[in-house]
Amino acid sequence: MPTVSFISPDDIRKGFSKAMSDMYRAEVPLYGALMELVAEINRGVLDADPRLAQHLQRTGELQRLDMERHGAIRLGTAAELATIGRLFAVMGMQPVGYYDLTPAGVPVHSTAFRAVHESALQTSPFRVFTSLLRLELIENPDLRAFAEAALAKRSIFTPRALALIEQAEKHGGLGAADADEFIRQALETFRWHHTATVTAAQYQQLSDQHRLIADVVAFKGPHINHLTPRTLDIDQVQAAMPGKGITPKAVIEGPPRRNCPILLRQTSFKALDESIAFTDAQGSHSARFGEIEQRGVALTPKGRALYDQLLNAARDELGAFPNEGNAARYMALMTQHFQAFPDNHAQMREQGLAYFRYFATEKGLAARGQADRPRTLDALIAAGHVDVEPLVYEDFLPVSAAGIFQSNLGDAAQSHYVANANQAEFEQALGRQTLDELKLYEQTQQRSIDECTQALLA
Ligand code: OOG
Ligand code: NI
Repeated sequence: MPTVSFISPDDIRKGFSKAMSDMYRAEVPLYGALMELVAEINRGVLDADPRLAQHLQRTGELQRLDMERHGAIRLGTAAELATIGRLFAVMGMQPVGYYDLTPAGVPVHSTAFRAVHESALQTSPFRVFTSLLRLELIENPDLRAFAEAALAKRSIFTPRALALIEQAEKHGGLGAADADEFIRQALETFRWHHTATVTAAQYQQLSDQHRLIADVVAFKGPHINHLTPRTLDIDQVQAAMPGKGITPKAVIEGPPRRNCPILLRQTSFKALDESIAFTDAQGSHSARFGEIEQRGVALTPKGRALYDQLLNAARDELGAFPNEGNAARYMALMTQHFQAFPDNHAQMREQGLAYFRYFATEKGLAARGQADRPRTLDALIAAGHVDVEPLVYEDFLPVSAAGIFQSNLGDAAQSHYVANANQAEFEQALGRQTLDELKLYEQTQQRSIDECTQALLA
């Protein structure tokens, strides 16, 4: 097959992200309501702040905003993780980062599948937070064996999806008709099932061990459990949610509100109770929820260390998991501790706390070839020949993810695991290493500097 007829993986991802969103909206009407609310508030923010609109236009975030979303799934076995990695690779998604959720009492470890190059992210920034259950954390040996057997019996991919993955790997891509079929077949893995594969009593036993274990083991496949649109003002959406019949969790995860957003702020609404046919009786299960997020600048290792330090200090002082009862105090503590994090881009840049992208300006281009033109990056910026824009954070935060998991599992689901992070085991299951997100930001930043040099100084 001639390579020229292949559809680009980025376009397959774009098509898949749209198909997933349509499926989820049809199945979970509240997701549709949330999307409308987010779109309305984003429009308001852009109308009120034309400068922000200009900045987002320059970085390309404005153009991708309406299609921007992430989802999450939870897998049961190493083989499932390895195959999902191959499935996502067909759409140009790589595993980025390693997240250990056991310190928060959630028996999984995770990665985020996403595009890595800024131009690919521009076509479609779709991401999937993907967790692997750690069955070794089930203490009861009989229950563990039961869970293993149940997972060994299931096949979460359609035969046609598997065949198309192999075809894409063998030929280096998919043609138009195959890409369309791949999207339809791949979607089946993420679909909700109203029937469980276990009896009501077995479900209860799994759930008593941990609700997340029941969510993975008792079903035919790893249903997508949320899809998260990106908002430009999460506080406004949070405040407007109750008016739309949506009840958000008590606190927004991540950094407090700032003039210059950093990393990621997230909030979610509780999982829906959905009726399920167990093999012997009718019952219910809750897994699917809604979430929104606001993204800010990616932090360097130094910036991230400062973020972690301030977050930990605020949480230590609170002395408990943030919840409804202590939400006001938590937010006050966060605001107070985060005073120590500079809230303007110039300072963050000078102190090496965040990543940026550099763009040659009209003025810079006009001065090309002039003998006295500035030559260093700082001088080019000072002279207005180069503009600086924050590089958006594309990843997740483990403490925030734990908060999102917890709010949807209910507080009763908090357990304490002695297990540690085990990235090596995760990567062995995946069949490859996860990428270091910090290197990716560093590379994007460097490419933008190289482009400026090319454009202005060559
Ligand atoms: C994933 C929770 C984490 C996020 O945005 O941090 C997450 C899950 O519940 O499976 O989605
Ligand atoms: Ni999420």
